[in-house]
Amino acid sequence: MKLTTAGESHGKMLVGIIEGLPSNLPIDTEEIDRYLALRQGGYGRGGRQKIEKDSVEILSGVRNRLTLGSPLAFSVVNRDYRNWEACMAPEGADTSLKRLTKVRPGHADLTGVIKYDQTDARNILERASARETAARVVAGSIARQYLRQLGVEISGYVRCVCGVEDKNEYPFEKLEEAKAQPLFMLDGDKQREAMALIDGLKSQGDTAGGIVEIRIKGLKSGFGSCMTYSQKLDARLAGALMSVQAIKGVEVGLGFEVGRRRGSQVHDEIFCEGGNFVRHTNNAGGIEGGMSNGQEIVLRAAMKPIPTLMKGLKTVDYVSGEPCTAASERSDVAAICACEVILESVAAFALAEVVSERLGGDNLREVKGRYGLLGQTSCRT
Ligand code: EPS
Repeated sequence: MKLTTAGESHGKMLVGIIEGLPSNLPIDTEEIDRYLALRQGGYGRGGRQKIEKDSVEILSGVRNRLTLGSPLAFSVVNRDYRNWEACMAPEGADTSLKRLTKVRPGHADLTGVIKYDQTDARNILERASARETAARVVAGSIARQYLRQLGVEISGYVRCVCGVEDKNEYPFEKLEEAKAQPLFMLDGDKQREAMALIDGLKSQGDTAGGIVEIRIKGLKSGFGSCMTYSQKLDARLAGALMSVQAIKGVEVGLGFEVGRRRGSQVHDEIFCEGGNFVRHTNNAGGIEGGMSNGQEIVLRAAMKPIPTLMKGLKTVDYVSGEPCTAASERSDVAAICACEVILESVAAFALAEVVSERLGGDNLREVKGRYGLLGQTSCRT
């Protein structure tokens, strides 16, 4: 399975092509739109989301709600394009409009203009923008529908917003409740505290990041590899999470805590109970030796604060070389809920890639048949 995305933040639309889906997979576009809407929401989002109302259009690869096995192409239109056409049109655009030379610290602006030999950071930020993630949410929602056919579910929630942290552990079934909350947090007191913090940051022209937890339930053991480094499941999932704009750190299971504890406090002991191998802890986060071990997969990722600050950070004008205040017109204060939806989506797509590499399958019946044949070996006593 492979995904290619294209599209600028204020261009006409985002598009994507997914190759490698089996035929006869039911596609629910209403569900895709629900995830797109979730990605747009959350406390702390800025003015852009009042303009957009994201919705997917499937362009190819699906007939009467079933995949054909051919490349699935889709689009998500940028409604804001009508306000940007004069500046962004592929032909006849006035490139003196919306020029950005006061490069923003933390954004792709400065390194991008140097690398791509530009004098206007507009030519960089349009693609570096997290707007692109709408396409990845579409692909991730389709991957989620594929995985659900195998009994695999993905969920998550926000654990921390700019230092306000929920340290509780929650069962998988509880996680979906987070999506009904303004900051996707499960601890009401922490959420109120985080909302007040966002209000304060907004009035100060500042921004917030946070930490998200993603969980995957129902995957059989043995996906990934202990033989080939590039096929390790933790590497594949961590790579997918790190590919999301603004992610600066990823943990699997206990994550960085493993470096603080001794071995007997880290490794999940194995028991034989009722004929099955069981573990009573899941510090490994469901992955041992680069392979799924049948337990829930637990991932965490840290998002840095949005780099467009209304109060502006100190920078240098790329063209004049003069010191100045970084550019800002409008900005999200926090986009941690969007980040949560995006991380679920990219984890779903990366896992679907791993699963389809192992199972192959030109049609859904083959895929399900092959998955069904994978047994969990039982212990003797
Ligand atoms: C973004 C800046 C903002 C965000 C945008 C990402 O857009 P604008 O410059 O149009 O106000 O809202 O994200 C989205 C549009 C989105 O849909 O997620 C940036 O600079 O990365």
